[in-house]
Amino acid sequence: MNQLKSFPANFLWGGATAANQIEGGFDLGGKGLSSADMVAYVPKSERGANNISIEVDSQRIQDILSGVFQGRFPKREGIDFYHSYPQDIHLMAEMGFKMLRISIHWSRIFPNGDEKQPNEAGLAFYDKIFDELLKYGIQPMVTLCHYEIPLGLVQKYNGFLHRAVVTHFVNYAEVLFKRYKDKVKYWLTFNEINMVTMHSPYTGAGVILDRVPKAQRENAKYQALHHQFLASALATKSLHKIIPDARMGCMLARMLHYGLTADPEDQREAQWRNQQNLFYTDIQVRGEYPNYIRRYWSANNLSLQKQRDDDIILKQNPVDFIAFSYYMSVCVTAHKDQSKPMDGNFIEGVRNPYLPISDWGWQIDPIGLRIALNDLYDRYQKPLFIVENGLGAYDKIEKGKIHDDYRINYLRSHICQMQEAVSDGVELLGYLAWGPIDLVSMSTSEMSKRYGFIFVDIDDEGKGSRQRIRKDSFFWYKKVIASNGTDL
Ligand code: BGP
Repeated sequence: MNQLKSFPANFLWGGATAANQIEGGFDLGGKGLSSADMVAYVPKSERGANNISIEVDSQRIQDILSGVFQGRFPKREGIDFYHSYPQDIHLMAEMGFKMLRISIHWSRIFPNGDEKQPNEAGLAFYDKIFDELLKYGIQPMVTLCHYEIPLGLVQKYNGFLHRAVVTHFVNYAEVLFKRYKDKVKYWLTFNEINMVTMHSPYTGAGVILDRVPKAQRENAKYQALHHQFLASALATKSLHKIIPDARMGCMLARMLHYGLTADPEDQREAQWRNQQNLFYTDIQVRGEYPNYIRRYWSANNLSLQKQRDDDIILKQNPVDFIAFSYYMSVCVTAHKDQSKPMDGNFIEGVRNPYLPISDWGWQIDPIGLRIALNDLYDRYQKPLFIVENGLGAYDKIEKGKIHDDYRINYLRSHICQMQEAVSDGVELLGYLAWGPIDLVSMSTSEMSKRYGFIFVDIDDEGKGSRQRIRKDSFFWYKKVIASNGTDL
């Protein structure tokens, strides 16, 4: 049982980022406004119980657009990768990256989302990024839509709730495939598509729920999601036509759920929560809606408006590989009043007594990664790709250095379990650490929730020199990559 296999020789080590968390330059090069540009920073003391800073509703958008709302918008500033990409990519090359995952700002290419012609300056910007990466032998992986959508599509259509947005998305995807066909072979459609039913205004769905009558909101989430599934399947079809040797992945925030006790009620609760999580990959990989979700819909009077060919489109165009993020596991019980709630933002659950938590209450569970990899592979028998994993933590500079052994420990323990899963026979294409360079946090818009191997001197208020500093983890990860995961 102890025999460990090595990682495949062509294993893709690297890191992952998102446009709205790194680029800045939100109004440069002809870019239009995106939903992410509406996200203001809210100090911790003013955040709600779930510790999320992203409150986007129609009133807030109105106030922002008319200049009434005065706030800071860190996602408009990012870490200024728009200008600093040559130095930043150089540092990633120094670590020996084989791959960097970026996302394209849809509103750089189609400023309002529905123009007839793309914006050449936006396309040229990503050409420069890809050329810079390829110069060092770093392969790009591209997410078409990472937690944002052109604001024009939100205002005009209420995002993916309207079927017209499917056509605009596929058109956008095809423009990218044709332009970058010689440069990009790994693509993802929607980042963490499963977050849509939790926080739909902030994800790629771009649906502002307060525009929908209360009684129809739950249904609206699934309708918008159906349109995203179609958009994803049609983009996959186009990719295979335009770049036959490219691969398309779906992208799931894998939330592994455990039952708190051996009580079958707790185990059943965990099973249902796992199904609710895997429902997305079930559709994108198997090409059809699973029965358990149909039962849930009929019990809750939910239904989808579909067109005749929709089911065929989903069935005929599954993804080529399954990409997922993994940060934590979640523990649940059928007897909620008897246990302590989990204090992490985002996810509803209870404290797992066996696991430590991060500074943001996320339950740290490396063995859960091995379980998640085995489960996904058993279920789908398709190649897997870890496209996000990492520890958000506070870093301290001491005499110009950052000794982030806590981050190294987190990553090391997860990579060890990943190797166990590879030894179990899981087909794994690569590992991309989230935020290899510090970036703006998605959920809290803080800079102080840091994931990077490279420190960026910017604080939560946007102040700082923007200087880049190599942390201890930088040198550690360099060694890991150089040894293909043997020197941990
Ligand atoms: C994922 C997102 C990323 C990201 C990461 C860490 O859900 O795909 O965009 O930021 O989580 O989350 P946070 O920044 O909230 O710590």
